[in-house]
Amino acid sequence: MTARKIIIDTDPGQDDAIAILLALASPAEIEVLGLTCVAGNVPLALTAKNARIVCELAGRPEVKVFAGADHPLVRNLRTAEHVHGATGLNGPKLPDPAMPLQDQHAVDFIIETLRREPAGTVTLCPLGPLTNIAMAFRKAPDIIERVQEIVLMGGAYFEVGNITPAAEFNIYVDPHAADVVFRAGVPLVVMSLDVTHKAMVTPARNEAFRALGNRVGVAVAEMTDFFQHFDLEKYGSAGAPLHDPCVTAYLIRPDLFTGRHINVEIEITSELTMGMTVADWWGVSGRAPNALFMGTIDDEGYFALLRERLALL
Ligand SMILES: [Ca+2]
Repeated sequence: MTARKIIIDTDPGQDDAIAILLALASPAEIEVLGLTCVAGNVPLALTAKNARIVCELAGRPEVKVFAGADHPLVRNLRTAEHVHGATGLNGPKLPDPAMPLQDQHAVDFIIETLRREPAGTVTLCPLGPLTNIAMAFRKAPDIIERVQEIVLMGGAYFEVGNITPAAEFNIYVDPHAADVVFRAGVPLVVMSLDVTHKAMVTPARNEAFRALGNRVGVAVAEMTDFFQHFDLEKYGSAGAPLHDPCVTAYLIRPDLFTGRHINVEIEITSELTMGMTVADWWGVSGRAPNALFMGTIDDEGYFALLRERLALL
């Protein structure tokens, strides 16, 4: 099996950080061509800095990190410092990065990479608002059919919303970009809140990260300690959902997840339900399926995979 080539589009974010660490710890399955950063959890300057902090934590300063869109296509930027802290990566004390940010714009890197690599061999892994991906598809529509697959964290159906009663954060922040991506015709795998709310970091699971015996394990535990303060109020004693690593875990162990191939469209008109992922779970619309919308996870297997791989860093 050859490693799958991916671009991780990200707004770190503690859970983004863990998703990136899992990918970098899994070179047999995943080749990270680059990290493209977007404004989301925190503004772009911080996500572009945090992505490099995470690469250095993984001992991988040669990974290429690009800055992309600093605001959504249409709406004003909405950030989430209330969850992730002022830096977006609150929790562990990690040094400022020494590795450089690439000069090229993230959108141009995405376009250039998809044109350079053989068609159907590059997977996009968005972990934040879909602004960079939509901009690339609009600027260079020829790349759309060259994408192997998009595996993203975003949306919800049964779990409805986490930033408004109707919408999940990543889709809500840039619903117009999400609309472009969901209509593009690229095979989509959607890790929704329906899955990630079943991927809970319990206190015991977090202590297992801390006990891995390396710097990464302690840093991951401290990241989770931080965002649990917010999530424990919201979700109670079950712990905090570990959203974004579901994307990179799927690339390694797709068998951990199940879902349905259904039609998913994005609400971009109603202010009340803006950014809702209208998922035709019961097949009532007659609209053609465009996404594998995930609904379940083997959470024990997921955390076992995370422990196994993070211990390697
Ligand atoms: Ca994220």
